[in-house]
Amino acid sequence: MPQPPTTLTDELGIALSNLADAAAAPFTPTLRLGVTGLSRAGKTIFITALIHNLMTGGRLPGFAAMTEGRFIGARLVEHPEAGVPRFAYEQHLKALTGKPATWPESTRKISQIRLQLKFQSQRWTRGWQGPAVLNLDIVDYPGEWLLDLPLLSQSFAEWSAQAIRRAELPYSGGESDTFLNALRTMDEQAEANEPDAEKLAVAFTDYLRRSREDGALSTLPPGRFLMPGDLEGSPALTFAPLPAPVGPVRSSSLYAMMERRYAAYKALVVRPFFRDHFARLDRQIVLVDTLRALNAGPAAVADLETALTDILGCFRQGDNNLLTRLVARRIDRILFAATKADHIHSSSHDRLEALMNRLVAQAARRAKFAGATTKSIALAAIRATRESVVADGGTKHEVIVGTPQAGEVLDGVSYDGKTEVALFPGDLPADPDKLLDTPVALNFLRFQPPGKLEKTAEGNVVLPHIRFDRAIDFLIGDWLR
Ligand SMILES: Nc1nc2c(ncn2[C@@H]2O[C@H](COP(=O)(O)OP(=O)(O)OP(=O)(O)O)[C@@H](O)[C@H]2O)c(=O)[nH]1
Ligand SMILES: [Mg+2]
Repeated sequence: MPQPPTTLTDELGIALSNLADAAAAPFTPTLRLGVTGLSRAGKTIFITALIHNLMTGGRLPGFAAMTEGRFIGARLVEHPEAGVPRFAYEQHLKALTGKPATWPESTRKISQIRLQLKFQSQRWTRGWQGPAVLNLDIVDYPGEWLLDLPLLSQSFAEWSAQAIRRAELPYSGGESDTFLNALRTMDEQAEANEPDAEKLAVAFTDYLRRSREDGALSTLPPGRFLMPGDLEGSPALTFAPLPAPVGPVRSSSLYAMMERRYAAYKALVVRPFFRDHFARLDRQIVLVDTLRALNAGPAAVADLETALTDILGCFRQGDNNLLTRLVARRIDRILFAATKADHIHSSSHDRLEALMNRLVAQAARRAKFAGATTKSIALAAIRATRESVVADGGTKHEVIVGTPQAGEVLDGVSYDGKTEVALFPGDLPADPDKLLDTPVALNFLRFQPPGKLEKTAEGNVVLPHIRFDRAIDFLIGDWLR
């Protein structure tokens, strides 16, 4: 039975910071929405589009508060927590709507932003029914950090055994050879020394990097090994899994040193993230580049399923700590979104959604147990393609039309970033189980952001999307009643 990932002091910290949230905004309720996903999944685009759509009253037919006329408007307000980087909304929107439009740059750290939403309340509060205000805090953090959370309840020996087993899996395709060789030549009971620790850590980090780059979607913990930031070169990031020694562990041994560093990593990296950010979320969207995994083949899809199950495992399971029940927040809705759905034709969107559902099925059952509602959706926060039909002799093909990014190559053709093409992306099979073990042939190109954007009567650009309105409705709709 896994231990709850916090100690009582942490619970106290969480409880107090939640009380502080309440004290800072005595009358304005705050909904904290976490937006996560592995690197390049589409977090920045999702948040930029979300803010823009809410601030400009975008076209969101599936967002009931808007279609029913209850949504009044949104504006950006300063976040009271001055120590957390602000999500660079203006900069990202400028890139997306510039001439030429470009995708915003990759972001590597946590950031947050506060939107204040005004809506017509249907509820009677203190004898008052009318315009109400909600703070929507949006927190953007790397999914790699989430994969670290299970470490909180794992000892060094448990984590090591799991990590080594994984490195030995046949499909790791040789990526782990250097690391496994380094392990073999190492005596974990030898006297601790820095060169050996470094040698192992470098080999292990290299294995993590290679397994991420081979197209597989999941990333193995510890997440900061590949995104070290300020901790680069510190002892907390210079360790590797080691097989448990036979017999008692000497405190001066290499094993004991690695064990201490693993504990330091948890104390310096994992726990603060859990306590200061993750444990304070009310809602969560997990963005997944499912199409990229499909394109990389069944092993990548299987890896993705494991990563998603691990991620969901982090959401609190039936808590019985009194303090937590009284003041800590609890994530009550989790949305799994297959992003970039504009890469396939709309006839396959339901199938992509079904696949997403299938991938999180096991994990979702667990979350339900913990009282959270989950949903899967296929979406494009910003749609870079449109649809068309191309006749080829007697047969008609449903195609997508867009401008591939400069340098994209498909079937030996290289694109210049200026020429529009009609692409037959391929269909997804109707049975999601098939996608788990049979390769699908997708034609996959990365597209430029949409070029010519329509404007509203007020002069605001309209960002085209796919099913984005449904995602917004699920994530915040019930708070706007
Ligand atoms: N066509 C299309 N491409 C998208 C969409 N969302 C994201 N992308 C593509 O995916 C890339 C990564 O998107 P980001 O939003 O920057 O991803 P991220 O998760 O913030 O990535 P990191 O900051 O690197 O972790 C973009 O540069 C686009 O090329 C979408 O809705 N449609
Ligand atoms: Mg980003």
